[in-house]
Amino acid sequence: MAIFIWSAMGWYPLEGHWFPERVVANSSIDHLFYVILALTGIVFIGTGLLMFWFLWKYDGKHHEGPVFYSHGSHYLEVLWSVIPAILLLFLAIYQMDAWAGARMRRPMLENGQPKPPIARVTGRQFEWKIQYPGADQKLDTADDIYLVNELHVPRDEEIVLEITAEDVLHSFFLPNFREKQDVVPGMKQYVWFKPVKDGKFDIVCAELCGWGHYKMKGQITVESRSDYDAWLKKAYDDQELSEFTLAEAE
Ligand SMILES: [Cu+2]
Repeated sequence: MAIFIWSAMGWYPLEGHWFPERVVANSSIDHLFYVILALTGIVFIGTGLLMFWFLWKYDGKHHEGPVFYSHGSHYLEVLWSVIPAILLLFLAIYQMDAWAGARMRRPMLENGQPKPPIARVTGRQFEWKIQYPGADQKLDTADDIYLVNELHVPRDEEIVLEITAEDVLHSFFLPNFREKQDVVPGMKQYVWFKPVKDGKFDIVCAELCGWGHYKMKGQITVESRSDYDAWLKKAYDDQELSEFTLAEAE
């Protein structure tokens, strides 16, 4: 039992095997997972052991007395109602900080305004459309940059994303960032996180959204601010170039 709880808390020897690598500093979701896993794990193993003990104790060889039927116990009913109630109350209070961090404490600018999104991510069958605001920092203007399944963000900064859907329900899921949010057509939502590690990570859809759900996969790249700026500028220039070539071809 002790080994199970030990492992469930994410310590040796199973450390790092429960979750994909975490690239944000905030570990509150991981802790919540471990606490719930330990609680449910203890109940799972406890009831399993108890069941096997009863099987052994009351089999024909060990038990010769008459079979005794019990007809409910007021004491037990109260006990197994109160214990789960206390556990649920504990979880309700314990998760408040994780919830507030993920849903209520949106990063703010120095002037007290909410930080604008670095990009808009729109789920549609079966890809993630990415829209960057361009130099004017405003979405839906002429200098916007459009990409598909390719999101870049600078490291060590609070990143805000605007997320939505175009056709059906999707779920924007960044496993390494511990972010997951259903996206709904016609509904604008924001997610935020602060990546602390460079690399390329998955963007997946976690809501069965049609026959091509399995291939609805993008990539998020975390890089230094200078690499990010250079990449964004190149994406803009490439787009200008392709529009120019298109116009010429006509
Ligand atoms: Cu989807």
